[in-house]
Amino acid sequence: MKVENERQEDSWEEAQQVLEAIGARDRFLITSHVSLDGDALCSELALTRVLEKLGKKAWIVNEAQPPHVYDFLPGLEKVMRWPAMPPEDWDGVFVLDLGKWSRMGKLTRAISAEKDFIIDIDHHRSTTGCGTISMIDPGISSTGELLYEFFKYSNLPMDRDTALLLYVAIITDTGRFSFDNTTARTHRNVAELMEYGVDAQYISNMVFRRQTLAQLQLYKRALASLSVNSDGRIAWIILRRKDFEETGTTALMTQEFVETPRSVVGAKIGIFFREMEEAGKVKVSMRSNVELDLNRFAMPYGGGGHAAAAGISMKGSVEDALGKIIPALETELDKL
Ligand SMILES: [Mn+2]
Repeated sequence: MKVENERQEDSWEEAQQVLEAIGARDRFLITSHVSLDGDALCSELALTRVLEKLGKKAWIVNEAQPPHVYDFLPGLEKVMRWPAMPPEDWDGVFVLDLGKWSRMGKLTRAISAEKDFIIDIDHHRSTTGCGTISMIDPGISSTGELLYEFFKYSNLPMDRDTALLLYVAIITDTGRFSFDNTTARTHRNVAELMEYGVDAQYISNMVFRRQTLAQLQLYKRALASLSVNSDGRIAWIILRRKDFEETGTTALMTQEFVETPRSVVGAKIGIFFREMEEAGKVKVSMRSNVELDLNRFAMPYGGGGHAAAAGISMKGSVEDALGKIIPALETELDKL
């Protein structure tokens, strides 16, 4: 039988250190990264529930507002937004799902790596550990899944709401079990979470099947702009400042939009051109379905990212950006 990245240790040293730190301290500040996602937010809320059941105090502070789809999460009213800070001093800080220190944004002004006792819990491959103590597992789908294994290993008090939060962390970070971080281990952990009474259909309806009318009106404009080049290998959408102004929306609501041109059958590259708030600048977000390294492509323009997903901020109009990027990508595609 194939034994993959399942936790094997009888003695999980990092977990014991975290457990000891919780036992020795009483008041915790909890935070995560800017551009808050489901894993970050739900990990914060789940950990808070467990700490409170242990009789500890815990306060969540983030720089960003939680996206609207998470408005149903139990305990959400406890989440504070910078510059609001806890009413009391804390003696421990949890940084969850952070990736790297600078992703904490403005909270770095209130939290000090030198003075504070920092407990870093993360699954990012890029992380080097920025805590006084760290519990890091790059082989696991999400920080939420790592927290579940920690709670289980340490016999910490779980309940249905904690299970729900960890479930949301996992389904969002795995793209509903569709990204390559989804493993048999993930499904086994999720099966256990469901045994606490998690309602998968309800959660899916709340997280993935709700959009504001304004957001859909913006999407309608994006769809109306959908175009392909002469041979259909490149597809793109365009949104201008007036599209945001007239629908009362912001760029925060467009995170998934680039997936639409990318999904066109025959398209090798999907692109989203967006006029930025800063006048005379255009954001070019690109996704690749082929072996064209978009990070390498973006670098000469001062952009970057990953091989399959990269972005560039360009000076000039949308038409200037189209005139530069489309022919340059056609040339690159011809080389494949
Ligand atoms: Mn994550």
